[in-house]
Formats: sequence, structure tokens, C-alpha cells
Amino acid sequence: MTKVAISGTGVFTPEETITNAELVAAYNEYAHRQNALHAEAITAGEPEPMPMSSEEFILKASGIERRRVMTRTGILDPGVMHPLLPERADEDLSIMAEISVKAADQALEMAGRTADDVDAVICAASNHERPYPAIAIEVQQALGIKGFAFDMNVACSSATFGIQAAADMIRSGSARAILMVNPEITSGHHEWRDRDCHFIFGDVCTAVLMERADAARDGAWEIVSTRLLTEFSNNIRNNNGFLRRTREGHMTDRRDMQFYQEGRKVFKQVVPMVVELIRGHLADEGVEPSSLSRLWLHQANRNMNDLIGEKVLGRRPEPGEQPNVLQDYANTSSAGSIIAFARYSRDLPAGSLGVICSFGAGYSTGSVIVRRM
Ligand code: CO8
Repeated sequence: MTKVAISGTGVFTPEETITNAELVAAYNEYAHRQNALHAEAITAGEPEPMPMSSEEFILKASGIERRRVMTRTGILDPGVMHPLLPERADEDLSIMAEISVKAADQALEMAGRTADDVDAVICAASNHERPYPAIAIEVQQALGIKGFAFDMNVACSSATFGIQAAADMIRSGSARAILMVNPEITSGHHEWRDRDCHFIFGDVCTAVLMERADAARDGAWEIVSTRLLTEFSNNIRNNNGFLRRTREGHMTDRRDMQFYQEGRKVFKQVVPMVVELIRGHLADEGVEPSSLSRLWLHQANRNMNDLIGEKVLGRRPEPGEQPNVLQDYANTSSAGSIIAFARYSRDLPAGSLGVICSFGAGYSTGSVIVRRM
């Protein structure tokens, strides 16, 4: 059977950063203003006053120290509390396509490939800035790639699901090489006015170039096997969608039109799901957990990753065995495990085995076993 390899990766990191201190100051000022505005009603017992956020809580509960964003403008303004990005003309490259091209250029260069070598583009992300035409087709055109392109969305698991889709297509012969991009502008669909989650997300774009292993450069990573799993849950949800204007009252500023979750339930339910998936996948492929050099996990929460690493390996992971990037990037949805892989895989020798793993809304989880060539 045709073997498939990851021969290039790219990470576009936005220039602007927001620290926990800056985030908490903006949120707390917003909460103070809301409480002052509704002081009379609050005194009468309805609604509850908005609680304050704290840097200490954020670091302890999540491990996040700062996040990158496409723009700070608006997010830190207590009178706005969401990013403000200029509108682009239809003729101009859209913002998701722009950051995809930047990450893709790096992946192509690393793989030693040009547009002529690639037959397809997949844009796998947790939100797309428009329903159509596909962002992937715009990226395809911008890079001068022939063949076909499409968008897909499996929330935080979009990248591992994209890797399986691409690997299957290359294996079956429908494409020689496929470029996957994960432009995650989470700041646009995040709720910055909710203390329970305002610290969670950040923006980034990753890219992965996959091709036939027999044509790939030395030092590429063979995709040994992929496994995906989904199980419906309402614990991470966003009700915004194309039917919004058909529903009475949905055009107002409703909380459920942005990301919302039951974070503690997600933590408790997703950890066992992910551990079972990875352990079962490794067992079926005859790979002992002790033979893994590295786990590149989804970057949502440091405590969650510590627990998953410990349960998969059967011991506490050594420093470096399970690298985190969430302290600097926060949760970048589907891109998180790819940033970790791109940053922390080049030092490993040929023959090294590792697992790229995602988990998130759906629920959805994906496990990709890779071996350095
Ligand atoms: N400051 C101070 N106190 C706070 C804050 C805050 N900012 N936030 C909450 N608290 C309080 C709570 O109110 C609570 O108080 P009390 O005990 O009095 O009720 C107390 O702190 C503890 O709160 P939690 O139980 O919520 O705290 P946890 O320890 O559970 O930590 C986390 C919260 C960090 C959210 C944690 O539960 C977690 O990480 N869970 C997993 C979440 C997760 O991985 N979700 C996946 C989401 S990503 C995804 O699927 C992609 C979706 C698509 C992308 C969307 C982009 C926008």
C-alpha cells in the first residue's frame, strides 16, 4: 500500500499579544461598568452582579500566560470587547486565505515543493469567514495550485481529521500531494465578556504538506496510522449559523451566538475518551506506549494534557516528551497540536515514533501515529 508522509509544516504567528494581566484588566473594567449600569436591578436581586476575573485563576486552571491575536483593537476596549478588523473587498485576498498562504509558504519550502507538485488544498478550521466560495479554493488560487480544494470543519479536531482525509486520498491515488491549512481566528467567535472562558483562545494559522512517502524528503514523518472518533455533546457549542435571521430574537446580542461550554464536564468526559482512543489505536497498531518519543497534544489546558500524557504513557511524562505551546498561544483550536509538532519534532532521530492528537467540540478526537523517516 502507498505510504504517506508529512514532509512540511508551517506556522503563521500573529504579531500582537495579549497577556493575562491586560485581558483581566479589560474584562474587570467591563464588568465594573456593567454592574454600575445595572446597579438598581442588581440591588433588587436580578441579575447577579458580574464576577471579576483573576490572573491567578487563569494560570492555575489552564496554564495559559498570553495569547496571540490578529488585532488587539476592540478586544481590550471595555466599550467593545471583541476584535475590530477592517472589511475587505471581494476582490482582495480574505484574511483567512492571507494567513493560510503565509503558513503554506513555509510548509512548501520545508518540503522542497512548489505549487506544481500539489494536487489539492484542504482548509480545515473550526470557523470559516464565509460559507462560500471555499477559503481553500481561494488559497489554491493564490498559490497557483491546480486540482481541487475544499473547506471542512470538525472544530478543534479539524487538523487531525484533515490529515486522515488527505492521507486516504493520497493512498488511493486521487492526489500526489495535499496541502492542509488551519487558519484559526478564534478571537472572532470567542466571548470575551464571559469570565469563565474569556482567557481560553488565541489566533494562529498552521499548514501541513502531505505526499507519497516514496517521494518525500529525508527526515519527513511517515503517517503510520490515523484513527478518528466522534460522540455528540452539547457541552461545547455555538448556535450562530445561517438560519439565524429566520428565528425570532436571534439577531440580538445573544450569548449563545459565540462559543460557550461546560468546561468542567468537557474536562471530565473528554480526557477518558482521548486516552481510550490513543491507547486502543496504539494497541491495534502493535505500538507500545513506551516506544513513543513524543506526544503532540491538542493545546487546550495544561492540566488536561498532564493527565492524558500520564494515562497514555502509564507514568508522568518527562519534560519535553509532551511539549506544550498553550502558555504562549492559548487554545488555538485545530492548530494547537500542529504548532507543537512543527516546533518540537525536528530534534528527533530517524525511527522515532510519536502521536499527534486533537480533541474538542463534537465531541471529536483524532490520533495520528507518525514515524520519522
Ligand atoms: N477568574 C476567577 N475565577 C473564575 C474565572 C476567572 N476567569 N473563571 C471561572 N472562575 C471561577 C468559577 O466561577 C468557579 O467558581 P465557584 O467554584 O465559586 O463556582 C471556579 O472559578 C472554578 O471554575 P471552573 O469549575 O469552571 O474551573 P475549572 O478548574 O474547571 O477550569 C477551564 C475551567 C479552564 C475552562 C477547564 O474546565 C477546562 O479547560 N476544561 C476543558 C475545556 C476544553 O478543553 N474545552 C474545549 C474547548 S475548545 C473546542 O472544542 C473548539 C471549539 C471551537 C473553537 C471556538 C473558538 C472560539
